[in-house]
Amino acid sequence: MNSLRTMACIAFAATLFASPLRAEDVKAGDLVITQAWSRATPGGAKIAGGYLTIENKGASPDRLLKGAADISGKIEVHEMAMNNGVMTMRELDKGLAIEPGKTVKLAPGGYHLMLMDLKGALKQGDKVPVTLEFEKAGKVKLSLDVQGVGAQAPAGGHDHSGMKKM
Ligand SMILES: [Cu+2]
Repeated sequence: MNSLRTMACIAFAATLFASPLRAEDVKAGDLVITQAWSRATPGGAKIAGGYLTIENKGASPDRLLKGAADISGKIEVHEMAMNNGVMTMRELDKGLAIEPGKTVKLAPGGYHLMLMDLKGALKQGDKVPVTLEFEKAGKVKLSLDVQGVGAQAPAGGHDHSGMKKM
């Protein structure tokens, strides 16, 4: 029994170090932001997605409203969802709520940041500085780690979907 438990511990510990490209954690008030990343853009692309995980350790809700970056005109908060079998996305004009005690993940196929009017291509390995704006936590600076074109996760993920996602 003991050795089984030891094995489980080792396996768990290994997952903690499995992402060499892991972004730094960013703390802003009650919020902790981790795993901020994006994807390389094909030539001429005018938009790019941004993904991150936001944890609210406080007692009151906050909202991710929008963002800004030197490389893009503006950053919107989008939601992607299936509507009658069609993948659509829309801007969350009131922002994305982050309830107290909850963790919200922005990821391909769901909520995401949309970098609009890109002025240049995102290249794998780049770190793109962005400023996010929260209702309560205010402006938060962080950088998106740019992964490969087809990446579905911050690092080591694999694409298991033929769907084109932003
Ligand atoms: Cu979008």
